[in-house]
Amino acid sequence: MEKLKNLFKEKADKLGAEIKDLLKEHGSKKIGEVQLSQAYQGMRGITGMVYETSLLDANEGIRFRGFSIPELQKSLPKADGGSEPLPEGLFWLMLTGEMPSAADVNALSADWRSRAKVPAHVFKTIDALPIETHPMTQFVVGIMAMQTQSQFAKKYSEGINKKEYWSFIFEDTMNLIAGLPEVAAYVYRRKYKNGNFLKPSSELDWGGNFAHLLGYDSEKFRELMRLYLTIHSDHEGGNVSAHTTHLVGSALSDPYLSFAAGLNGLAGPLHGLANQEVIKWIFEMQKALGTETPSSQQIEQYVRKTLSEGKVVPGYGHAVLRKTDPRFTAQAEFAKKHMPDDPLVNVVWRVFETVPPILQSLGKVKNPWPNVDAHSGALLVHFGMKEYDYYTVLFGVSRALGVLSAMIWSRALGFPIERPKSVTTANVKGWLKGEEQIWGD
Ligand code: CMX
Repeated sequence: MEKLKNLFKEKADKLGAEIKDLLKEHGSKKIGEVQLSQAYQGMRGITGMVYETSLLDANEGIRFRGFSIPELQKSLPKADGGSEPLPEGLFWLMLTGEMPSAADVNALSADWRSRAKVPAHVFKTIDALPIETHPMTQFVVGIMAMQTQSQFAKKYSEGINKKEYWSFIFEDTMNLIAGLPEVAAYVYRRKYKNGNFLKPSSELDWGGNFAHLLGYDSEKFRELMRLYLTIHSDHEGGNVSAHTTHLVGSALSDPYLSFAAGLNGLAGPLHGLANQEVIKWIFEMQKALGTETPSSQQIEQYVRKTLSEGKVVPGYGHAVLRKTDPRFTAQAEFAKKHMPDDPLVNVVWRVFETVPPILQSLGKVKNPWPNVDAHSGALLVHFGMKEYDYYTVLFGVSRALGVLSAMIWSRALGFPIERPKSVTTANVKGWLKGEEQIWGD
């Protein structure tokens, strides 16, 4: 992939020089003021990092290098006869800021196919775990086992110039992304399909091959995977998985170590694990109500019960978004096109009509609208993938595209180790009483 690598280098040199000038002239300007409540409450609203690949607007949702999801669906190259974007194209766009041609994307698909050589010890390492181990744990352990392949770690220990870091981060990223479908599918087939593994296709694109390796070979499921892997890839830099990858990478940990750390954050129920929690919650609701097609009134009762038990309604709310997530809308559009009468999809839509006013009425939920995780499970169940414990692995495969392309940028721009300052409540109390503050002006 010399073309992609050279194009990236050209862009990185140009932006690096611009940033140098920008900091010389404006480096001391403030882009935000930290309030005490922000320090205590999850750093909301603090702008404190640069992350080049995507940007989140609270009302409009995510844009990847300036492109909204519908714009990506229109402009990114598709598989033959398909209408959803190929995630390889989004990787190219996030890395270079340029929309790739169909030939670029085909070449990238072929490059990833040729790099997808997962060493045997990775599968043996996963096999050492009890079968009941959560799929995300198995997946992360597999990625950690892949770390033996890190070119960056090898070159660093041999001694390299810091100007070369990005080049080996690029190679690791390409190899890691190439191998992810096989490792992720291995976890699925090991846990749910009696270890009946499938061979990779020598022709399919990255998303299509992943669908194939999982054992779902219909063209519609491949299209779903292409859309799924595109829309879950990135959500600017501050979310737990992106920020963790960024933070760990800033210590010059290689892409395998950094991405595995990010995935451990994705495995939390307030972040990526919410996609399994949504469908689990719906199945439990159907069981408790004794019907597969609950009415709005029944759903309302069940939502109130969930809240009264001190639980969150999974798939609703967001730390930054304040409107319905366009990733939810993209999946709803897919469902309207391919499966408008699916009963579970219709339950998801009824939940969407019912939940926001209830959350709004609590007076404390800042965003009562659905996020990406509210819809994805129902689409998968439609195709027979009912093993919801696995869903976050799919999210994780996609997330690699965004957080690792951002990591290449971080090393190319020479970002230093991340190290924000913390305080203790004793410091804060002393400061409030007029004692000397221990942080800078
Ligand atoms: N159900 C019930 N209560 C909710 C809620 C929900 N879906 N969303 C927020 N709240 C509550 C919070 O728990 C908090 O309550 P307390 O003050 O009692 O602690 C209050 O409303 C204020 O929270 P907020 O400022 O609106 O939301 P946060 O930024 O703190 O948290 C998020 C954001 C996503 C963790 C939260 O909305 C949530 O828990 N949602 C459900 C889980 C989920 O869907 N996560 C996936 C997010 C997308 C992703 O990362 O994949």
